[in-house]
Amino acid sequence: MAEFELTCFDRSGNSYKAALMLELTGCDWAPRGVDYFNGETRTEDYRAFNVMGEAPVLFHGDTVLSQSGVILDYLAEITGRFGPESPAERREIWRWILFDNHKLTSYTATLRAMRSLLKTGETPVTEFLDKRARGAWDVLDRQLRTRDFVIGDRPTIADLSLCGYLFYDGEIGIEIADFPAMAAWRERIRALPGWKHPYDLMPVAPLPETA
Ligand SMILES: N[C@@H](CCC(=O)N[C@@H](CS)C(=O)NCC(=O)O)C(=O)O
Repeated sequence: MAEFELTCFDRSGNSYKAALMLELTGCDWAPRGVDYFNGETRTEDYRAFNVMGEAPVLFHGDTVLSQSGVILDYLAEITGRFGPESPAERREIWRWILFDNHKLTSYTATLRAMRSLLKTGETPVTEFLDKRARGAWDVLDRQLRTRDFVIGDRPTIADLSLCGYLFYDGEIGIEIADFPAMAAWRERIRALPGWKHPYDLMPVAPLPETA
């Protein structure tokens, strides 16, 4: 049995944040697939270990954690990698993880779900989300115009959180090329030793029609 297990699935950028951290730090880890699109996270069995009914969930000995930001923080502490080197850095990392969870990932992931998974077509809701996601991408782009990574010259868990949905090219309906500093930053992340694309790192969750 692997030292770490992570509930995760291929289309989940939130899971990818934690899976990428486990992979980049060389942890002995194994994915626990989730039949997400057929409702597994809403079952009583799943909610018994995560009342929030979300992926990812990290299992490490007796420790069971959900929320990708908290998982990243835990793994940074355990591995000594991608974490803060001072209290000021810790606050800066958390400022960006919270911004990511509240704005960048949430608008981006919901927009991508509507456009690529639910295939709603363009609606007032997608129009709203597109505008909000672009606003969040612009914030990140501005930050990255003067530094290589989000809090400075080295990658941290803040970068791993913010990039969660940004490798799903062609699924969001926003082109990263329109945000040049973000695009260059994404290439720096892609170049990290051990980097893998989400579709090469996590198990496939079948969509209902193909299940
Ligand atoms: N803030 C959470 C978000 C997790 C999340 O929303 N995960 C999705 C899959 S990508 C999920 O399980 N959603 C189920 C739901 O919202 O009911 C995190 O960063 O872990």
